[in-house]
Amino acid sequence: MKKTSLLILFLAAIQFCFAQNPLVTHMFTADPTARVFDGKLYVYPSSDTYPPAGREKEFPRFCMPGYHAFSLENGSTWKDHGWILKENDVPWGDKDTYAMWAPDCIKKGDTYYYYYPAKPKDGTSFRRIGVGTSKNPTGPFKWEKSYIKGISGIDPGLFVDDNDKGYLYFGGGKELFVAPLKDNMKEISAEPIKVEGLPAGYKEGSFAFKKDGIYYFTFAHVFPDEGYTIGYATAKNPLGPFTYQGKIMDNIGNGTNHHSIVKYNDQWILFYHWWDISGYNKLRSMRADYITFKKDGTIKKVTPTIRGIGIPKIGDTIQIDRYNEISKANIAFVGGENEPNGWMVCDTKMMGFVKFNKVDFGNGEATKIEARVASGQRTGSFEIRLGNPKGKLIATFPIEYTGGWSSWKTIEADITEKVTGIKNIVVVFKSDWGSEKAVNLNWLKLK
Ligand code: FUB
Repeated sequence: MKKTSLLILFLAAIQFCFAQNPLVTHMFTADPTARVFDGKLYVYPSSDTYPPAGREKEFPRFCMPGYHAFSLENGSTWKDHGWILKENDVPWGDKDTYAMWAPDCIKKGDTYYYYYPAKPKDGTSFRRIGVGTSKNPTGPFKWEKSYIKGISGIDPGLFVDDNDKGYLYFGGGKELFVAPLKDNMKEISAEPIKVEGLPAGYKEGSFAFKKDGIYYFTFAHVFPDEGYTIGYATAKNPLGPFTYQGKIMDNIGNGTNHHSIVKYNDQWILFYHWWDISGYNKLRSMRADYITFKKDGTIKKVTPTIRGIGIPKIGDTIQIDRYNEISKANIAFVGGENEPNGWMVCDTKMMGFVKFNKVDFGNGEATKIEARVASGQRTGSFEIRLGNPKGKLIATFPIEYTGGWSSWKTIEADITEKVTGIKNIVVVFKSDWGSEKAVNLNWLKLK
């Protein structure tokens, strides 16, 4: 685990974060279930934390204290709504067990139902699944006094069909299960059955959705020689039988691969997790990338990016270090008091560039662009171009000495062309050929 990065992470305790990957940096978040409620995108992750002092040996695996919820407030900013449920507030839960694994939240009618696993104090199972209700997507939730009877296991994945019938998928092991729910969404209406048609091997992280009349069932799937992948299967009925279709994501070395898939603003998005910040697979960070369906309904494999999703607009901070493409430059985490939070583009060599896709220039109102920079040298410039490193030049920043490579300053340049709509931007670094690096760049902002 990189201690410096972790220290920086906690110094960087902020409420609002950017939609590039990882989605939030002020806490560890895993197992993200994304949902769109009334046109707004929410994410319901679990959270990872350090074991309490003196109890480190008890938590060789996950140490998970409870749940926050997040919403996307504009194209690029996540809002943290704080604690939804803490482990010691589970009415039927064992205390101080840090066993709050992957949750889910779903809406039926005008009610939001939040499902979570916890360790029951009656000792009847490794995990039971509880539920709470609210009229608000981020709570407060009224928690049921007891867990859902007739099921035990991890990873609740909810699905409500067009006819309002609810289904609860769950489990972790060689088999996964599904149970239809009563109208109240708090009780099962029939015995759980095995999800038929899945390949052999360990599976968990059930997530179901419907697209063009096809029921998709997605799951984290372990291949003995590869490790965790994300697989999917399809069916004509939410109870199956399903037909395995292949992988959505290969193993990316992320330990587990809990995920969810949602359609937001006409684009399908895969949410998953990795350990970008901690370097340790029990301290995870949620991420998101676009996912594409082929004409026949099958899914193209997703390659994780650090650009992620979200379209910054005029006035939003463009985290240029969450790039789509980079050449002759690096990125590094930077933070601490009086420092920018997050990452920076650094080691910017002559003619190095960084490309950031999808920035919304609106109707062309932006006349200026700001940049947060640090430089220990005083020659050269960096240019903002459209599309590619030789594309149309729209702004030029002369490089100034700011006091050193970690002395940050916000500078401004004119936008010299009227630019409208959504464009890909490229920052091209120009220093003396003799100069080791041109400038450190934290973010850009259209004004
Ligand atoms: O986060 C704890 C457990 O690890 C989840 O419940 C699983 O899906 C896996 O991600």
